[in-house]
Amino acid sequence: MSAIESVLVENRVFPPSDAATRGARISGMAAYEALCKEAEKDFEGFWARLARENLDWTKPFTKTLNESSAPFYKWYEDGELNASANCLDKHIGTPVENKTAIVFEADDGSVSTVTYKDLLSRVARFANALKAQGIRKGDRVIVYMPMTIDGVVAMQACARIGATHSVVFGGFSAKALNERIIDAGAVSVITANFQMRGGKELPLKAIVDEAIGMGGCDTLRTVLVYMRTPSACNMVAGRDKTFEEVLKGQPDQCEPVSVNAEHPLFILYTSGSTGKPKGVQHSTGGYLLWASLTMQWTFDIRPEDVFWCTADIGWVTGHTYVAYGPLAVGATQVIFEGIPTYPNAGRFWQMIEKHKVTVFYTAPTAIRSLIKAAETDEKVHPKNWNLSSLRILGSVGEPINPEAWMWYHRNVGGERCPIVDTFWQTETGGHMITPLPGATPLVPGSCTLPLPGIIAAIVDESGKDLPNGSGGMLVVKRPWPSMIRTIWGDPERFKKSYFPPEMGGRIYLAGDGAVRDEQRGYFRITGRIDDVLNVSGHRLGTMEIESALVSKTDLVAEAAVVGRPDELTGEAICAFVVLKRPRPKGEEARQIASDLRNWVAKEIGPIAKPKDIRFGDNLPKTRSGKIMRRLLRSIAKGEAITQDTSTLENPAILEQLAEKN
Ligand code: 6R9
Repeated sequence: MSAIESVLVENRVFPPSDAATRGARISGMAAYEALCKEAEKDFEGFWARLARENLDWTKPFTKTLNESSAPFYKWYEDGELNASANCLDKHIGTPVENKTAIVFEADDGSVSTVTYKDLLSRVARFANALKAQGIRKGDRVIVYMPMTIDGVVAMQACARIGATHSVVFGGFSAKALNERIIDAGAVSVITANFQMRGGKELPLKAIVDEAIGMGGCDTLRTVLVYMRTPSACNMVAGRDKTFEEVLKGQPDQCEPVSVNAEHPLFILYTSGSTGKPKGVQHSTGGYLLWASLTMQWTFDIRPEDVFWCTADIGWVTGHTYVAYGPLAVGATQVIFEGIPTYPNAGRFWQMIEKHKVTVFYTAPTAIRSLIKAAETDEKVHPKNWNLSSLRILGSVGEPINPEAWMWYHRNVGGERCPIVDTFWQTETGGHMITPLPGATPLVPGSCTLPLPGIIAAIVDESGKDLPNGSGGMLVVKRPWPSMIRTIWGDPERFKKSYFPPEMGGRIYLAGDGAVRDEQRGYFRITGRIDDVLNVSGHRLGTMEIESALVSKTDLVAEAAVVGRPDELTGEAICAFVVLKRPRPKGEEARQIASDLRNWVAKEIGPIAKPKDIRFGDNLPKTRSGKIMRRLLRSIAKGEAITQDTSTLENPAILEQLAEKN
């Protein structure tokens, strides 16, 4: 049975236990419904109340929502605040100031901690260093850092001075980094000499050098380098400086710069359905409100909790639920530098025991790989560790199949911890559709119901509501505070991508397919409906990979990329390639496929490497020259072709493409 099929027949229900409901921020379904009603009755009043209660404003807002230039919605537009002050300064003079903010576990297992007070000093010193480098409010700064306390410090320091950060995941290539520096018009790159992953020292600074060497980075003035390891790296005189150099003599106090609520806190690039990644721009006020609120609603965070979100700061999950959310609510959080399988696949369980983690948030792909590891090696099964500290489990990034859900529930959560399957996107800024641990009856594989104030629906192509039970497109009908504001430098693309005119131009189109069950109206996400793949919870555009392949101009004539279901990674990348030379076979084909895989890794990053590459004399096209992707998807899956191929110009090609190298 496929993952989707097994989801559709799912009928197990897990109501919240008394323990989970007791004292919960939103306790019981009646409390959830009351919040939904409040939002329904007075939409703006609801969002105004929450923003006043949860954020410290340097200048209070008087307007809540401005829809006059929709879909460019504005929230709290005449209010001012600072994000870093709302994560750090806010706790000074309260019992939180001496509480541990971050427990950092390095790749090699060594642990260091920092209190809220000390974290504020570190952020302030770094903010002063940025100012001394001439970085000002409104400037864009690229953060290309490993998972460390310093990565969070860099983001918070940018926020403190009003600079807009754009974090690039440390696994992205020089080319990808070069494109992001140029698109953002960044004045500085904050990086490290190396990063440690799985016992290996991997270069970061060398990749920054390569990226800048590719040209076009005209706005860039400085590169600031954190020495993560004792190894030396190349330093360009005048341009590159170590953290030590720039921090020298900087005071540990720095007045946070008050910015408008709509001021761009960050830009984060994500894949879309064209070749060029989109710079998703987020606001300060609305975004931070949602980071704080969802920590309370979805994770029911309490003063004694130890929160651990395993996401890298290079992804949106690492922004909202590492760099901002946990700090905004004064929680203690764990940050982990390494990988879940080093030194063995018991690392996560060992760390939960060691740090007494109470709320654990990870991705289905990690769970699936750890299930596989535990099934082949008893020694890394979670039962070998004491996981009784856990209270709530979370899942994010892709649909979680009921089998993995049940395993997570039983073996990690001891059948006692609710699982919050949180559906959201880079564009939404934070959780959208998710169970509440003290309220929602859980159904494995379902992200259940939208958060209060989130008006989600399933519609057809014209924007018409579909009844429960029929699959369609997931949309959000009303704006919400943490929504994407625009695509950096490309407002037209923002409108076109997310607010289709056929639906009236004001409804947010998520790009996912979904269906609601007949009984409860629960949402189940069925996957992307555009040309975006989800591989191990990472978003990749098929066009992006195609452009990478055809950019090898001496070899590749044409390429088409599709996804196929994969047990471990959710989806796997399958590329169909036409070469500028006769179709290769056997050893030659395997060699070229391997070269092309490495080429894609170099162009985008190792996460974009196609798992499967097939060669053909041509691609299946309609008479009008359109590539028939539906057919390619069937071939990739190894299915018999049942589709109508009468419009296909060259049917013989199908057999060729079905052949494995
Ligand atoms: C937060 C994040 C967004 C895409 C999204 C959807 C998929 C995320 C999910 C889920 C089913 C969940 N997705 N969470 N699908 N259930 N709980 O992952 O952001 O990297 O932008 O990806 O991920 O397809 O559209 P991002």
